[in-house]
Amino acid sequence: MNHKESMRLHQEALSVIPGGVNSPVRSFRGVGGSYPIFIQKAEGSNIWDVDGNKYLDLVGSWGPLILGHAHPQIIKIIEETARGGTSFGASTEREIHLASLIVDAFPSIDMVRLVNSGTEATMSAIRLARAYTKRKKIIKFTGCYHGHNDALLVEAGSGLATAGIPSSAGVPESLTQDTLVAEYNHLSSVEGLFEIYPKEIAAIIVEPVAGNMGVVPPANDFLDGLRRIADDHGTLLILDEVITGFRIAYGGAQERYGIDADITCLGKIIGGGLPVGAYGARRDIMEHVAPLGPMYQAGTLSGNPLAVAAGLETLKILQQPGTYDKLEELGLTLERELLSAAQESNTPVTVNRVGSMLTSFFHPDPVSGWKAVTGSDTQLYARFFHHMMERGVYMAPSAFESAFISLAHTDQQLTEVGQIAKSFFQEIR
Ligand code: KE4
Repeated sequence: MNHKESMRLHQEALSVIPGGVNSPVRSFRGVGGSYPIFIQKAEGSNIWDVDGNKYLDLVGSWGPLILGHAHPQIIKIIEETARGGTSFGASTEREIHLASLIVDAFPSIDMVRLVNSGTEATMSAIRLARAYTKRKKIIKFTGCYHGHNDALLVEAGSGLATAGIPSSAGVPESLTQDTLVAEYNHLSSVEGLFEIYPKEIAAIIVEPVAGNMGVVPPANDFLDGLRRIADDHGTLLILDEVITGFRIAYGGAQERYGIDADITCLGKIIGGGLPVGAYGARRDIMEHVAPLGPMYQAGTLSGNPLAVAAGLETLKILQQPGTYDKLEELGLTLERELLSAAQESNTPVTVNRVGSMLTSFFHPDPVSGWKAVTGSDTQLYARFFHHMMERGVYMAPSAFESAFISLAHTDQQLTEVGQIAKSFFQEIR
């Protein structure tokens, strides 16, 4: 494939944007790429780069585009709304409707506050949990990502009891000293922290289905165990459903696994492809949020008319009967095609899938947590990524991300992905 224009634009971008990208994962460095492709346009399940190459898109802007790109109804509502103004910094009726749809979809939510990104949602949720419980410590999990909040950019400390170590320059220990790190799918690592800090932990924050170490589903007892532990200790359970909300079920992981969060974080899909985030909880928790209560949080473009209109329209379309059955079928098709291609060529591949989000790990055994993820062959994944991209399939440019399937994808397209993957598996035998 010719990528001349992408390469040229990348050089230009490098002179004015750090790494030439506005978010690191887009750089293709995670798959050993020296430049990323620049996108010209997208429609349905396809994207085109600036050199005119067409790809089947399995990234979907990292989750928001569950309807596919440029869905006619979404474009129409954005155009119509924009004609009436794009932002007022004041309340509009549609914000009530979107908040109400979210409340209806999540029984654990009585009230919701709209923000502009998943990072803002989780940052606010942590602050709210601390305000509500009057405690300081929080627990997160290795391999889970919740946006770039200082307090959550941490790696596990050397011992179980030690506070998280900042995983980014510019994050002082003072901001991570109250962040404890546990192991995903290992309840004992959480119980151990409560033995050491029985009355100090404000919240446990977790991706109910991990999507940021590649897809890692919760073990059977994991979410119920976190719910029990939180209840036993007066700690709030924050479910970061920025990816899973309206993705793996209309009511997210809470519907799919029958679990209730104390605070839910949302993003991506609820903005229909425009900047959005949200956090919601029971009334007695949300009443702590300004201007009602003492916990401050604000945002110039929070609840802005375009994102709210696009989000509302997206959720209305997702309410149509059969939507999640179709997403499940499409996800199963891709999983089966990848696995059969790998099995035919004896390539050790594990596919972790929940609904229409999935990751192929080059690993011979089940991948149920961070240790196994880091044991997968990420170099081989990088080669797989480039093989697929050269043949018109755009996968996540990182082994630690999820592929996302939309309602615009077809069984035929996903079957063809399996055929192209087979050519790679045969090549590396
Ligand atoms: P944003 O601030 O990027 O809108 O959301 C942060 C966030 C919070 N919680 C979860 C579970 C998330 O997955 C994310 C962001 N997801 C990544 C991709 N896995 C965004 C892609 C990027 O960083 O460019």
